[in-house]
Order: sequence, then structure tokens, then C-alpha cells
Amino acid sequence: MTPSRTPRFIQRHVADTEADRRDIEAGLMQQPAHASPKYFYDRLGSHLFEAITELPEYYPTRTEASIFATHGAEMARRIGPGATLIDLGAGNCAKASRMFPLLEPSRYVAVDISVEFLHDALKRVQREHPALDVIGLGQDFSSSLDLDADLIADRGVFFYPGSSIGNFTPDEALAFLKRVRSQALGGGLLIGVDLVKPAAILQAAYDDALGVTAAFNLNILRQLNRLIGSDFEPTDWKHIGLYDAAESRIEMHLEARHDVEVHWPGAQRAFLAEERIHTENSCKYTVERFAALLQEAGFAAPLHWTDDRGWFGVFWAPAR
Ligand code: AVI
Repeated sequence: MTPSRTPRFIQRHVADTEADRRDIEAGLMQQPAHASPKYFYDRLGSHLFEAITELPEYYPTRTEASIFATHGAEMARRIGPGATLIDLGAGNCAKASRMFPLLEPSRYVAVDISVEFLHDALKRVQREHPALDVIGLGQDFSSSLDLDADLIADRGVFFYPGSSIGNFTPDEALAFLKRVRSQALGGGLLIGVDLVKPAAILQAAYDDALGVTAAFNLNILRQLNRLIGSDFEPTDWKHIGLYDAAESRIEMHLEARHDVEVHWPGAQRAFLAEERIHTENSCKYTVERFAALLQEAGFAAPLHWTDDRGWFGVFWAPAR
């Protein structure tokens, strides 16, 4: 039996609460106000997102899983064994782990903003795959992605499922894809993308009957209170999730139920009734538009797989 290794951990992200404070205050002072979706994901926010993925209305997670289940073997044939698999936003590492028997990577690099969260997941991964070289990397890859050269043992195959690429604007997505492309030479990118579909389906997925997405959106206010010492009252605000067909994106906002004054040390902001704070975009792509974006970023012509309804796409973009 191969002796079990111990996963290696590298922490490159140091929480910069001062930068967060400046970013939040600047966003709240703008007209209209906005707050970055990165503030959704405290402990409760991560649990609420996990609950969202269980909702009947939230099809992306289940649909993507069905595409990997149906076409995973074909994806693995195209990608080839022995690569360094770099899992961007690895979380509990479940999606990548399911692909190990097919992809047979030689090294697994799990990247997430929080190494603490990765710790238990990677210990489990290492127990279940004792021969695999497992590395945890604590880094905010959304803003920078310079991996140490020796981290990629052979070909780098980047794995970015879940359609989080949709939470960037198309310009930001292009810049992000270029960064991935520059580090994936000889390998490529396996990425999940939510596709354009009828507005009613999208609308329900982001404004569910149980109100879980509303709680997820409102929870950002608790985070803002914690990070800048503000006095937001979640009950003063209403969740809005609406599809903008012209922009092909879901927009999430928090709308003031009545006139509201919010204070924090050194400043305050008055919101009129129905004024909004923009908290998230979730861009939806056509297959053609996303394939073009990948090629604009420098990847070779991608392959893609979708479900029967054509609701979600998984793209394999080689970096030749
Ligand atoms: C994480 N991301 C892909 C989710 C999405 O669908 O855009 C975040 C989310 N926001 C509301 N529901 C889910």
C-alpha cells in the first residue's frame, strides 16, 4: 500500500480588512451604491449558498453535475492523464474529486481564499487518494493568479466549475481568462458556464419561493456591519433578483423598504425608499459568445458539452 502523504499548504492571501473597509465605504457612497459579491461569503453566507444549490429552482449545480456525469469520460480523453489539476475556488473539493478517477491527475492544487476551509477537505482528499500530490493554496485568485512556476509539475489543467465566471463582467472575465491562459501552456481550462435561457427560469433561480436567495443577499449587510461598523438593519431592505435580457445577466440588489439612514464611524448615507444597493451580477452566455471569449483570451477553439435542455455548458479550452 502507498503510504499516505500529508497535504502541503501555502497561504498567500492575507486578509486586508483596511482595503475591504475602503472598498465598501467607496461602494456605499456611490450613486447607485454597490457592494462586491465577495462579501456574501462569510461562514453563514457559504452555508446559505450551499442551501441555494439544493433549491428546486436553482438548476445550475445539478445541471452541471449531470453534464460531468454524462460526458466526464469524454472530457478526460480529450484532456489526458498526468496533469496538474488546479481547482479554482475549490471549497470542499467535491467536484474535482469526482473527476479524479477519470482525469488521473498527478498533482492536485486546490486554490481558495481560505486555507482554513480547505484544510479538512484536503486531508480527506489525501486519505482517499494517498498517491496523489495534494497542495492547498490560500489565495484570492479573482484579482491575481501568479502561481509559482514549480507549482505546476507538468501540464496545468485549470478547473473552474460552477459558473462563477458569470459573476465577473465580460471585461473582467476576459482579463481573468487571459491570466489563466498565460499559466496553462500545454494544458488548458475546463470551465462551467451558465447559458442564456427563458427569463422566467432565470428569475425563479435567483428569487426562490423559500426566500433562501433573499437571505443570502441580505446576509451581505451583516458582513458590511462587521467590516466597517455600520448599522444596517436587514429588515429595512428587500431582496431583488431580476433578469436584464439586454445585458444577458441576472442582477441582484437590495432595495430600501422606506427611507433609511445608515451610519458607520466617520460617515453616513441616506437612502430614499426604493433606492438600491447593487450586490451581484450573474452573466449568462450563449455557447457562441463564450467560445469567442475563450478564443479572444488566447485559447484554441474549445469543445463544449451541454445538458438536454441546453441550460448549462462545460467547455474544454486547450492552451496551445
Ligand atoms: C457563485 N455564483 C456562481 C452564483 C451564481 O449563480 O451567480 C452565486 C449566486 N447568487 C445568487 N444565487 C447564487
